[in-house]
Parts: sequence; C-alpha cells; structure tokens
Amino acid sequence: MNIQWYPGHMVKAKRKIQEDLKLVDVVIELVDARIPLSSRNPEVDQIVGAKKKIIVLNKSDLANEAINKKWIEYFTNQDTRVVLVNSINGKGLKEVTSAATQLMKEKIDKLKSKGLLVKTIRALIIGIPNVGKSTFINKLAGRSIAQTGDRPGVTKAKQWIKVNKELELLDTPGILWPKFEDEQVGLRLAFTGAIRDEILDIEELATKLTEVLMQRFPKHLADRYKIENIDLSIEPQEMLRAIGKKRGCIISGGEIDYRRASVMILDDFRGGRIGNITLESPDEIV
Ligand SMILES: Nc1nc2c(ncn2[C@@H]2O[C@H](COP(=O)(O)OP(=O)(O)OP(=O)(O)O)[C@@H](O)[C@H]2O)c(=O)[nH]1
Ligand SMILES: [Mg+2]
Repeated sequence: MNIQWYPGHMVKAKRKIQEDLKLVDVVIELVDARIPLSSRNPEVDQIVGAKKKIIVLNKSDLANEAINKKWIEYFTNQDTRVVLVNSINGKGLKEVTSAATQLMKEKIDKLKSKGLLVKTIRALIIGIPNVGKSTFINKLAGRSIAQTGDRPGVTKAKQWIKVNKELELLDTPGILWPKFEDEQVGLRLAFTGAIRDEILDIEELATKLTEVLMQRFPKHLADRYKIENIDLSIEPQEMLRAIGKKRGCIISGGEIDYRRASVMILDDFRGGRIGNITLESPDEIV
C-alpha cells in the first residue's frame, strides 16, 4: 500500500496510534536497517511518549553488517532497546520477545510481589509503509493473520494475536507517515521502496540512484553490472544508459530502453542484488 499522505491522513493515523497505545504495554517500532533515520517518523517519540519501546532494525539482511552493528551501538547508547531482525526468515524475533519481557520485568515483579496475576505483555507494532510490519507480525505469530480492515462507521473489536504465553500483539499495526519534504530523505525512502513512485518519476529516481551509487558505492555498481574500468566522470544518465545497453534493455531500432533500465536498477537495489547497501550511518549524525 502506497498512499499519498495528506494532513488529514496524518491526523487520523496519529489518533489511531494514540488510541491503540492506551491498550498496550510496549511499542515495537520497525525501521528499515538501510535507512534507520529516514524511515523513522520524526514525531514518533512524541507520539509514543513514556511507553516502553523497542526499535527493530528490520530488513537487516539487506543492510551492511558493519553499519548494522554501529546502529545497534548508537541506539543502545541512547538507552533504547534495539534488535536486528530479518522478518522473512525470522532472525532476531526471539530477541524481540525477550526484550519485551525484560522491559516489563519491573512491572511484572511488582505485580507478582502483590500476589496479582501477571497478564500477558501487549505490544503494538508501528512503522512507515512497506517497512515490513505485516511480514513481521505474521512471522512472529507463526501464521498469516487476516487483516481486519476497519471500515468507517463500523466499530470493530480489537483483536489480539498470541505470540506465546508472555506476549500478544495488536492485530493491526500503526502506520506512521513518512516525512519526505527533505529531498535526501525523500530519495532514500523512494530508493528503498517506501514511497515508490510518488515523489519522482521512475527514470529520474533511477538516475538519482545511479548517481548515489557512482558517488558512494562504485565498486558495488561495477561488480553487479560487470563494468570494467568504471568511468565515474560520466553523467549518471550515461552510466544508466551503458548499464541498460549491457543488460539488453533495447527498444527496436537499437535505442536504449531507459525506462526498463530504470526499473531494473531500482529492482536490483531494492532486492539487495547490488549489495548490502546501507545509506545512513550513525557517523553522519553530528
Ligand atoms: N529482505 C527482506 N524483506 C522484507 C523483510 N521484511 C519485509 N520484507 C519485504 O518488504 C515488503 C513489505 O512488507 P510488508 O510486510 O507488506 O510491509 P508493511 O509495513 O506491512 O507495509 P504496508 O502494509 O504497506 O504499510 C514485502 O515485499 C516483504 O516481503 C525483511 O526483513 N527482509
Ligand atoms: Mg501491511
């Protein structure tokens, strides 16, 4: 789902999350490990408030391993619980459950000492579109959960998904709107597929991606497309043309199919085929 976010949507999304927050003990915020800054909504901390929180660096399989470690260190230094996850194969999910239990330990112990029954920890998953919320929920639950769409005017009871005897999840995740006013942030979200074709046309987007890869990851680019003696002085359009030509993106008459080349490079990037590329490192934060 890639909806365009208008102020009305944002108000609604925020209100929904604020309501759901009242029902849970813990918030699990999913971010994209390739862009942990751009994939965080700037208002999230304020919305979540004092509620216990775990940051999940999802799609960590697509990100750079060394920078994954730096992000873990970065969030840990800020006293934030953080876990590296691959929601496709489930790597890191056990750690998320144990982090939730640990965060709630004090409260649980207090209840126990009063002789009260300890209820299950309830969690809400939040994150921007396409960050992997549904995949994460299904994997954690160990089954596919039917999405209960809330139609206007129909009040539906919230449903809880049992993970184990300690943890339950709210069945619908909180969708945060991405913030893409900043050009760099917008591009990174578009490169990774969070806002797909909304802010730029696909050819312009692919050209921008080629530019970033030429500037920052020339070796990855050369390796993926088998470019010998890569010439980084040419314009990104030229590079994309050359890649398209090599890959047989040709229209009848021998012209380069620029659109097909654009779709190809974006798909390759999003699928991790150009390499495990992280676009944002904590080193850049000053
Ligand atoms: N490689 C990789 N892909 C993932 C991971 N998690 C999710 N994906 C993929 O990312 C895409 C989006 O996943 P969804 O679970 O639909 O994301 P979502 O946050 O529910 O998206 P919306 O419902 O649109 O907000 C899908 O193609 C998933 O297969 C992951 O950890 N690694
Ligand atoms: Mg979803």
